[in-house]
Amino acid sequence: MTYFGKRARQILLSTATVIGLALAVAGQSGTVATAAPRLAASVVPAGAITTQSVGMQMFMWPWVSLQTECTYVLGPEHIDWIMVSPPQEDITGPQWWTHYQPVSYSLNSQLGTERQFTDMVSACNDAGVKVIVDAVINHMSASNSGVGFDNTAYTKYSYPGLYDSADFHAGLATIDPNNYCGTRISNFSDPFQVTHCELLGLSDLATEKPSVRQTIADYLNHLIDLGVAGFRIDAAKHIGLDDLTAIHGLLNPVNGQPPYFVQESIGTARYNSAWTGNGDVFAWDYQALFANMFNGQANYLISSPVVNNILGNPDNTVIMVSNHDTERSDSSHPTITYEDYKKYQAASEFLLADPRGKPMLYTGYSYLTKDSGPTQDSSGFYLPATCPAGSKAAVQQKSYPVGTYVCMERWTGIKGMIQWRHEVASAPQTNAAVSGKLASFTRGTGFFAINASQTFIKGSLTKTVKTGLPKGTYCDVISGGATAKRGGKCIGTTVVVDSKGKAKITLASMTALALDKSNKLK
Ligand code: LM2
Ligand code: CA
Repeated sequence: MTYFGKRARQILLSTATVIGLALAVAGQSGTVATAAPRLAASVVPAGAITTQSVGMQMFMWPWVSLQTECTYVLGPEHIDWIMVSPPQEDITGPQWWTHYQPVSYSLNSQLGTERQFTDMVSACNDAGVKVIVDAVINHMSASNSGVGFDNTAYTKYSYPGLYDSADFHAGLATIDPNNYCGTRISNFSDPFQVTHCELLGLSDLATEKPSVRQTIADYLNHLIDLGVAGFRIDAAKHIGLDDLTAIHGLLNPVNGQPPYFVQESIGTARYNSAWTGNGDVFAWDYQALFANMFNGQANYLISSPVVNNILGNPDNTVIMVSNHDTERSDSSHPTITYEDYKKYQAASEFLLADPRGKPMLYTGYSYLTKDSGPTQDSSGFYLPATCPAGSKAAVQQKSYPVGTYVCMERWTGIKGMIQWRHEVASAPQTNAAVSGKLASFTRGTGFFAINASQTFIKGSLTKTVKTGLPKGTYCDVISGGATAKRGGKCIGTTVVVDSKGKAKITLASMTALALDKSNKLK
């Protein structure tokens, strides 16, 4: 996407905002009878999500906080899309994972009300940020019975107004070939069990039934009506490709195209490729390998056949350092989290330089135990997100008070790298080199280098490397941000590139440096 397009769009949208405001004011003065959620759906920003786009998973961000974050931070720094946590009514409880146990498709949850959700989507769209919703549609609750967050009284296999037992695999007639089991998946290599038994005991929807598919599609279409651009399909592997493809076919278009899908198909590049007819897949193996890149295998940081083989087509692959699950995984699944301090920041900056897929950054909150959800008020709603105060928010912290949001979107280096990625656009990687733990490469008008060493080697590494850039003086966007020069000087590190395109750079362990044409001083 070009910035030109984005600016032009914002001017167009401001007209829509004015109309929206006029309607809201009319509502308050009593000329509109009900105070229903705003009906005027906002316009989804134009353009597809591509390898040039930057996405961020805003894990467990309450709608009220996301609304202002879109307007004041995510939009202005040109984040293209965000992935938000599941918005539907869920079971109650202090754990974050209650959101993965739906009890109805009402949009009132601990994350906020439908009205707050709608206002958030409008604000994000108006700021040029697409909203991708985490859609939990393979199952409903595991919990046997109770009252959901929005007061829906349910029992397992019976959710008023939506589903009864005949809509679940466990409730189908025994003669029905789809009634395979009413118990948990025990063998994850049996494809029939994977789609027909219960993931962790969660009531498994009979997604082969046309009526069930339509009920799910109605929920997703409602979200599209509110201005949502697409979906992360939770547990896609457990829905199965045929059923998910049928549901995809029932959805309303977004800007004339099918809504965006990124599917949790969890497999190798080969397995995942079958799903790309519906949209994108997560590069599951890459996430673990990513941890290793910062654990000694610096050669993986540049194009290598080993990595290319597991990645699949970049145009259909979402790459990530972490997500909410891997952040909480045990040592059997290597991952990099906010607790890894500078390594997390360096890895996230590197993700934005990597041409091998569509980057999705991850930002959550600091927690005491892996089950802990955000702090709730007396009605169960999450308190507004709190970022580290003032200049502290500009960098990755060594430790966060429990419950504080990590707020990666506010880091100077991330803002700089978002600008860098948009500038280099589709330019391929050239001049790729690894020297010890220092990896560097050129992409078009940009240069990136990282010291992936975990231990200080005499404080830092100094190397003369080929940048591939024209002779000149450049301002590093990681220490200086998206606009890294001011008053003829660099805000952060200054790097001189000689007439051969070479530069002497110094990098402390787990730090990176990035130069580009927009931040050339002279
Ligand atoms: C996902 N992707 O495909 C989500 O990313 C993942 O976070 C979800 O699991 C999973 N699929 C199901 O939607 C989370 C969480 C689980 C939690 C479930 C259901 O990681 O720990 O399971 O949501 O809330 C919880 C308990 C578990 C229990 C289960 C059923 O942690 O011990 O299993 O509920 O009662 C008996
Ligand atoms: Ca299933």
